[in-house]
Amino acid sequence: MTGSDATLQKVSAPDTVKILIAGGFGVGKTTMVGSVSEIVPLRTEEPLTTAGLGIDDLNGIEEKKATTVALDFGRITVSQDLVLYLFGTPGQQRFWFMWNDLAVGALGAVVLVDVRRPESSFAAIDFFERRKIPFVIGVNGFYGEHPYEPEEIRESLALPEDAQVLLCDARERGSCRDVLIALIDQLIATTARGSHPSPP
Ligand SMILES: Nc1nc2c(ncn2[C@@H]2O[C@H](COP(=O)(O)OP(=O)(O)OP(=O)(O)O)[C@@H](O)[C@H]2O)c(=O)[nH]1
Ligand SMILES: [Mg+2]
Repeated sequence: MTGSDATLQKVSAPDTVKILIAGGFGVGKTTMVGSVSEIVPLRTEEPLTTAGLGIDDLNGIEEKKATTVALDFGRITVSQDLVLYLFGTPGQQRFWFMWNDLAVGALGAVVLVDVRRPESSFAAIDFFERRKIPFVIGVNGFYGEHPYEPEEIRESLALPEDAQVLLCDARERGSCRDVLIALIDQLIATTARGSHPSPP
């Protein structure tokens, strides 16, 4: 190898891929980005106040004190060739108008589902299906419990047979990483089949 080859190798940048972490209100999106990010994540959280009474459904997430009003941002190096930029979406319906902008250039998404209230992530699934953005489902067990098999979750969410449903814990780095790797493997397989949609 000549000196200039070595220099070229050193400066070759990894591929960067934009991934969204989406799902319903309070399903653990900010927690997931924070668990897995190797940089201090950017968060845009504001306190939940009495102004949200009757609007924000805190059933099952009574301890929740803050909510994302714009986005979360984090980064994870998957390999020396691949870095993921993670964008967590806001979960509350009044902030969904931002999802279109957040989705620009995203190659894929994790739709996080709270195992206790899977219906809260229906809208997120619909969003990615309509735009043909590939996604995997991460089922956040919250108290570390997974009472349902992935197959049962797939059926309850009316997902196609080939949809990947992965049980996870948004607080655990390794668990979140596994979900992201499953998504990347899916993106690679889809690209290899030549049926990858253009990013929006
Ligand atoms: N016990 C437990 N608590 C969790 C888990 N994931 C998130 N939480 C807690 O649940 C609350 C909601 O988590 P967030 O990460 O803020 O949820 P989010 O989806 O970003 O919420 P929004 O941005 O408001 O839609 C927080 O108090 C978290 O600490 C989990 O896996 N287990
Ligand atoms: Mg959040």
